[in-house]
Amino acid sequence: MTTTNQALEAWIDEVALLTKPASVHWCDGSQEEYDALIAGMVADGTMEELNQEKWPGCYYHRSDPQDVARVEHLTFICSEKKGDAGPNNNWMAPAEMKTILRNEFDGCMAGRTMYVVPYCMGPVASPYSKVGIEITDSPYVVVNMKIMTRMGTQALQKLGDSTDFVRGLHSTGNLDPEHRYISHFPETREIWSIGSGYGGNALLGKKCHALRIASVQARDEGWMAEHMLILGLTSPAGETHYVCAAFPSACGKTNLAMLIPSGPYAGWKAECVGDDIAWLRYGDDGRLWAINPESGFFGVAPGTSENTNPGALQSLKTNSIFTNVAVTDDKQPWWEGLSEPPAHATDWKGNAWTPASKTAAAHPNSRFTAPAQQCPVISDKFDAADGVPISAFIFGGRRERTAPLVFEALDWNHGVYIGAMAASETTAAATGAVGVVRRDPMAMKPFCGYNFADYFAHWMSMGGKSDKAPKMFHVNWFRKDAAGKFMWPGFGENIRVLEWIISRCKGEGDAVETPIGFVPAEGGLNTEGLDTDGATMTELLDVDPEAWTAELAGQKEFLETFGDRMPKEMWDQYHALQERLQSVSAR
Ligand code: GTP
Ligand code: SPV
Ligand code: MN
Repeated sequence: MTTTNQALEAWIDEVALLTKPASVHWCDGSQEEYDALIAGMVADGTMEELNQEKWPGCYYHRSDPQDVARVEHLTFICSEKKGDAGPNNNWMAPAEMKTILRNEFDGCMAGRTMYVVPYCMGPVASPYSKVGIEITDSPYVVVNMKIMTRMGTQALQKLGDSTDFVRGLHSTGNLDPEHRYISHFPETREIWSIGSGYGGNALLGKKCHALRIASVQARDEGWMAEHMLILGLTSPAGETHYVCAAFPSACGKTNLAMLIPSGPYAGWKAECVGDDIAWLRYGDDGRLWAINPESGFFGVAPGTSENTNPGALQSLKTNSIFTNVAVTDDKQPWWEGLSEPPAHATDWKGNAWTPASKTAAAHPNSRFTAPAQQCPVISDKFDAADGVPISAFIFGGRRERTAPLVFEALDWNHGVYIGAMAASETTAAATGAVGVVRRDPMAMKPFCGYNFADYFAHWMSMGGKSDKAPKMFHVNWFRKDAAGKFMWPGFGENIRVLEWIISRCKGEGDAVETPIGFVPAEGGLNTEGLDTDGATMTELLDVDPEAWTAELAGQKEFLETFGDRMPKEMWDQYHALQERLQSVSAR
């Protein structure tokens, strides 16, 4: 044992008694430990060494083809009361779930090593950071946790003798989806995950702890845990603003977070604080401050290239782990969109692949795990104990139609309503159908650890705490024309929309009021040097009252799902929107 923490020691003993491992390894988080684990996995075939000349320190892992994404239908929030989990979550009574899980975990680590992984979510020196302990039988999880969190001795030291830590128990199990459970016990701050070795199902610090459990802690303690990137932008005049943006999985957070200004924006500076999760609280100055609880990026590989996201590409060139991408004959990682396809490669399933193959070389949810400090535009505030002050919240989604490129909320409560009603087409980040529009409030549908009705009430209450709360916006990079082509160039050009957003935060920027909020006035968005013509810009910013009236029906249906628990303020917003839409239709 390497701890004097009796609560921790007792829990480790209890888990070892249940899972019956051959040995227990306490992770110190050192480079030597990481290297040894990698070497062990290369030896047993779990990892493949990539071309060390071109990709120093990079390794490759192929997961089970049945285990390549989050599994929302097997993810449970086991609060004592069903109503506390809400219609937005799968629920099972804690006692019932524990009975199933104890049976699944019984002896599951027999003959294997049980790793104890202490980790800290957030800068170790930050009073807002939280310690968790993940127990796992997967060395792949351990090395990923080393990149994604402040892991090892530093976390154990921060914890000291405190009993305040999230208990995460993970086993890869037999990977049979019939025996896969990603279970959360919000009241006791526990996570039990079995049957998957993949991403958000297995790296418990990320979605399970930093969002599902943390969202409940945040509600209880008056702060916020959100599925948001954190980005800083400094104008040529030297003024810096930080924004947070909540987009659903695989909808552009990592790309926006690492934006590198170019062309007419070459004089601007962008910095990345985080690409997936933000923890926010009010500072003494009345502003909302955000920290990134993670220390690495678990990013979508397909589509990432020198053109679309040079910042990400530079981050992942060394010391990174690739999961389910393709591998070229000279052992380089490859995925659709990276470069010209190689003449021959091995695909994510291990089969021979050529450009003539009918299947994708890389899985659409294939990922890179890269240390955040390798990002060329990482913020010098990345490790700041207090984080950074936020000027704007940006909600968004993937919508072919209806949602304009950008619009601004009329006030905080309206902004909460806009975030709550955000909808998006589903992606490969979770199993199930892709491209189906579903409501994804604040991009938290898969990640909110409690009833959305209470979550919206919490959001409403946070705005009332300060007159310096962030301004709120909604964006959509994914609007398509009649031919099915994206109308907005996106990626680096999204800085044009950020510029308008920041100018609005300063009380500047030209806007016109529509029933859904403010949109940029003609000429309000800088289109200098852009190929997009005037007619396309007009269409991108168009608010069609008819389409929004149809949208209103879906919003009502969604609000009703929550019965009496839905805050009255949300219904007030619904009725106000309905009236604004009726008054333009009557004109
Ligand atoms: P998670 O890690 O799953 O939470 O995803 P994310 O929100 O970080 O998404 P990411 O930035 O990785 O982008 C996902 C996909 O969207 C990639 O294939 C990108 O190429 C694509 N994408 C990102 N930004 C844009 C954009 O501005 N326009 C278009 N058309 N596609 C984009
Ligand atoms: C997401 O799906 O939003 C991710 C990847 O960021 S995972 O860690 O698998 O949740
Ligand atoms: Mn995510």
